[in-house]
Amino acid sequence: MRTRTGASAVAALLTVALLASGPARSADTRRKATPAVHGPSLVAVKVANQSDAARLASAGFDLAEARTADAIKMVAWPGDAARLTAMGFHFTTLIADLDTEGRDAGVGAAPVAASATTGGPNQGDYRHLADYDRELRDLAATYPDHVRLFTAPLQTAEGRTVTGVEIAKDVNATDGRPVSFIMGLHHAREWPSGEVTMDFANELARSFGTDPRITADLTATRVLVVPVVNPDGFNWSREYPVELSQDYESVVAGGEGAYWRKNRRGPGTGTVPMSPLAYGVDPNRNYGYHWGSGTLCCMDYTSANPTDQTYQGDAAFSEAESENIRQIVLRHQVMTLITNHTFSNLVLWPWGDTQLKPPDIAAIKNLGNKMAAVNGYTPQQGINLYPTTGSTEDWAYAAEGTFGYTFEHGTSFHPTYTSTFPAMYQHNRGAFLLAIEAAADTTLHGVINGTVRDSAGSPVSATLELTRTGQMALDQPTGAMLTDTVDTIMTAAADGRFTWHVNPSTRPVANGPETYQLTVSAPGHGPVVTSVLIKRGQTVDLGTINLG
Ligand code: 0X9
Ligand code: ZN
Repeated sequence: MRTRTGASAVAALLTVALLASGPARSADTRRKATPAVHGPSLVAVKVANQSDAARLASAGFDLAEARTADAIKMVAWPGDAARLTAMGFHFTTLIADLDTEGRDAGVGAAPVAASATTGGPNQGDYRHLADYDRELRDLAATYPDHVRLFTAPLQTAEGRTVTGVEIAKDVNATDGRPVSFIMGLHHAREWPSGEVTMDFANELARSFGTDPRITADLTATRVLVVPVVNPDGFNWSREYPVELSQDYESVVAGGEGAYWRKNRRGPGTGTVPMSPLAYGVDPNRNYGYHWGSGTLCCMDYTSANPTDQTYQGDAAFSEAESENIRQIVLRHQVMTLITNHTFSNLVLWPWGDTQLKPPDIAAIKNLGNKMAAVNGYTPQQGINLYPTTGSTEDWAYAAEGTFGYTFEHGTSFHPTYTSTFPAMYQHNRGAFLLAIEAAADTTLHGVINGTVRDSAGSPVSATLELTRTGQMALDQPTGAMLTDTVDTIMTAAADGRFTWHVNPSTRPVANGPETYQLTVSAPGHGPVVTSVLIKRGQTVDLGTINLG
């Protein structure tokens, strides 16, 4: 029998602390459960109707996206099998030990050369956090003309910096090209979501100048890539020792070890008390649009309880992970966005909290369907899976009009790399390129044109700044609102001309028309301020702007 380490004593202490904090779910039921001898399993639970699904959700089980009319897949943590049976549910075990499943193959495998199959270095196993950081830096160093490293504004709770790259022809020019944004690893345990994102960055960077489609795409647009949105969570999940990972006897809240989901905000750092065993915020419930499980939505799929897997956090954008993405989006004209997750082979779009259709549903659905036709996934509106508030794509669309999509890849959180990942990347690269091409499609966004001159009629390479402030409702009975300011910058060319690809000035959730403020300035000139009202598919020609 394997001997337990000092972790037992710590765990016992932590369990006491958790019980003292009075979580909504029944911690003591779990304590009485048969001690676990292996890690979590993946099970499919038979459900007869919506009320069965609701019972599972409100019991706090770790439900996955994957569901049909008669079954829901979930991660069964120690004690969950007994709880399911006690509640009258029948289930089938699909993967008996998720830890072993995700860890066995590939570990120790020799890295193989850059491959046409994945587009990336194909290390033979999932990257570690340091691999992402090193590769992003290497890409920027290797391709300084078309890859630029950037860091997100806020450090994480554990003091990490979130790093990304911008990839475009002449990446250092501040021109007005449309922007596409791709990211991964909001959720710690969803390792392939970082892989597809990083490999796509590698493929774009390496193929620029040789592959005609990629060269055209990077000439027409700028692409932002953040492979690891939640580095604290990912690092915890990825580095969790297999031996410890298989010892879940004392874990009461689910989502531990390699199957950690949330960020790593520790107990005591927010206004909502968290216990040592039940902490972390779900970064994909912390965005501002309809944030919070208030009056409107979402039962336990978005939770106010810190012990839950879907804990929404103290306040909208209380977490560095979501606030970083918010600030990156608000500083760019992001036309299309893909946030990668695992699993269930889905392409999801707004809204996630209501059956109402977004105002741009025809175009959003059209792109979603086209991408799904390439990767073979099922396309649908987010709520049709389950209702959530505070998710990435809902906020980006509400705040900026960005066409945002969640891709749910694969059939498990982080299955064996070598037998699953190369095909996953291969199926998705074409879908990712479609998102970039949609960003370039001027029927889907606005274009502002003009020429800047001084009083003598000479062209001025002026700085242009476009801002717009809007408010959106939080899902709270108080009627509280969140304010977002889009604030983007470009530089006019040496001949004074500018072409700026922009999202509509009026947000999808605005009550009436909203205008951008355009401020044009140059050293010794201006500023000149103009209001611009612009719609999707419209071109507004401002003619000559005289800076005086
Ligand atoms: O629940 C989530 O955050 C995402 N699924 S995951 O299994 N990766 O955690 C999906 C969010 C998409 N939106 C809706 N389903 N409403
Ligand atoms: Zn996820």
